[in-house]
Amino acid sequence: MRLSDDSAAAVIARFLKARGIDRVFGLCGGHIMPLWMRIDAAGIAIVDVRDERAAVYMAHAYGELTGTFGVALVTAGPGVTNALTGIANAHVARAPVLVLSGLPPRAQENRGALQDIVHTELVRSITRYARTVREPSLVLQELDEAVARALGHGGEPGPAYLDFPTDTLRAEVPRVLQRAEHMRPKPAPPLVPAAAAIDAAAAILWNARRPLVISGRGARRAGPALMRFLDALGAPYLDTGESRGLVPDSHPSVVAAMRGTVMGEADVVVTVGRRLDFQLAYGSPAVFGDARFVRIADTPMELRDNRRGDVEMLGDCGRVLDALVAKAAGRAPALDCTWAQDLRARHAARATTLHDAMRTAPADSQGRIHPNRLLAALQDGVGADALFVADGGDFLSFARVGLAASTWLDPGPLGCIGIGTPFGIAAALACPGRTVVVATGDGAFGFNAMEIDTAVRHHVPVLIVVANNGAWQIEVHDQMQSYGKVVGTRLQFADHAAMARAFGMHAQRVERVEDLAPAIERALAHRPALLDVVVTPDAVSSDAKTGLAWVPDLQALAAWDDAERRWRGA
Ligand SMILES: Cc1ncc(C[n+]2csc(CCOP(=O)(O)OP(=O)(O)O)c2C)c(N)n1
Ligand SMILES: [Mg+2]
Repeated sequence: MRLSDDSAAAVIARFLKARGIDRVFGLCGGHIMPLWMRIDAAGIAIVDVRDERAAVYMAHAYGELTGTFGVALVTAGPGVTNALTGIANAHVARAPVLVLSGLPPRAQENRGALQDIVHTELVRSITRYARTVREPSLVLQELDEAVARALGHGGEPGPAYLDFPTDTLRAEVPRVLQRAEHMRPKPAPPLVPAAAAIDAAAAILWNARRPLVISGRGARRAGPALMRFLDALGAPYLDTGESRGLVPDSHPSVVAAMRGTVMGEADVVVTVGRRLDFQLAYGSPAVFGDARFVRIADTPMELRDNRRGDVEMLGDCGRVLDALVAKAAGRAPALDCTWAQDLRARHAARATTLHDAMRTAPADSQGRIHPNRLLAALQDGVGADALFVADGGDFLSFARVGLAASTWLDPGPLGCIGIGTPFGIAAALACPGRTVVVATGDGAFGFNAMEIDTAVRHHVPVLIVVANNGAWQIEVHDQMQSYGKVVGTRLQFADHAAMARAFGMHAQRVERVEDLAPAIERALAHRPALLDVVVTPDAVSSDAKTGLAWVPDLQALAAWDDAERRWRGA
């Protein structure tokens, strides 16, 4: 069948091309076939995956790393339900993703047609926009709006969803309604905070003795401005997974290893594009004491969640930070330099201790490698500029503490384990030339393990490293500690390397520490590649120790939960 150049499917494909989309992630089906074929005809690459959930994960990572939005194309019915977890993850992570799907032709709707369910109702609570487009002449207008919503123009970024009946995709869009105003890309509307707010914030910050800066998602495009701000203010700085790599470890403000201490000691806390969520103790006075808050964000959710700021600045983060530095005009901050330098020195000492301990971490009584030893070998094998995707339970925790990365992706605040391989594939496609490594637990790997097939078919140079401890180990630790019994959390020490080889991937199982470095070197030279590394289940990660898996009542971590109880009781 040849569809006309004015078919809705052709118009949608032209729109995607006009918006700079060079790649779409999807899984085919009859309901979306017209669009699938026209996307291909428009010269947009299609990465055909093995499960729609993986397509959305890939679109999510691709959008974040390319700085635009990612596109997932999934078929009607189970295509959309499979995609739901990916959409939910992008929703919580505020990642710009456009999900497109199909519906039965209009004349068959609600008559028991194949794959006929109401998708928009399913996705409504986890999308910024969810519409069915039945009228061909409205296709472009709806796409324009959906993309604006996904990018967070005038609101919060996140997933946007559109579906089209198959006959709508085949129908013609009148030329006069294919308007350039809807087709062309739009810059983000500039968000400029009020001058009075800048004045007030600069006064608070430059008079603070112990300021602390914490960044998140909203700071991602503001790395250089953030560094200028830190240089001017001299404040200690905490990273979070959302913005990891923005400020290099060598920067004197970085005090990551002193996280708990600095959170308790700061007198002013500046959040830059960061929610005060469970990872930051909800900003509770139980943990942050009497600290005042100054909040900077380009979206409302990162501006005033849980704690109101003395000053709240809704604006482009880079612009706000530069305005603050300009306002201070070289004035020396009231910073307690001894405090800041002491934190930095203690951070450096801890980091050195960890670095050394990781390289000598002993194997268990059966000779199984310590996860930290694996991570050290990986870091040494790929260098500091690698892009890391970390996934799993205990292993994610070890990786978060132990790995340095200039770009970092992880399951995010939804705790969405299983993203590893899809994120890694998308990252390697988005960042050609960079070394992309997926460091994943064996349990987490299993969710989307089939995507190794996608990596091989599309020649994606990703390295997947499975830390195989034969268990959902962080849950095992929790069960043993809280209940004294292991129930349904042990896996096998399955041979993931054999599985990868079955799909034509270079793969090796590694059981001895001395084989790690050569195996990593070989794998890097033969990407896509997988290493199945048998690690000890006996190693207890910091997340297991701090009670994250146990889910305390008031706070995410046991120590914060105790502090919150004491504070509320007082
Ligand atoms: C989709 C999903 N299912 C279950 C969980 C709960 N969970 C969190 S970590 C974890 C264990 C992960 O096991 P693995 O990847 O092997 O890492 P390990 O703890 O063994 O290092 C589980 C089941 C989750 N966060 N997300
Ligand atoms: Mg495991």
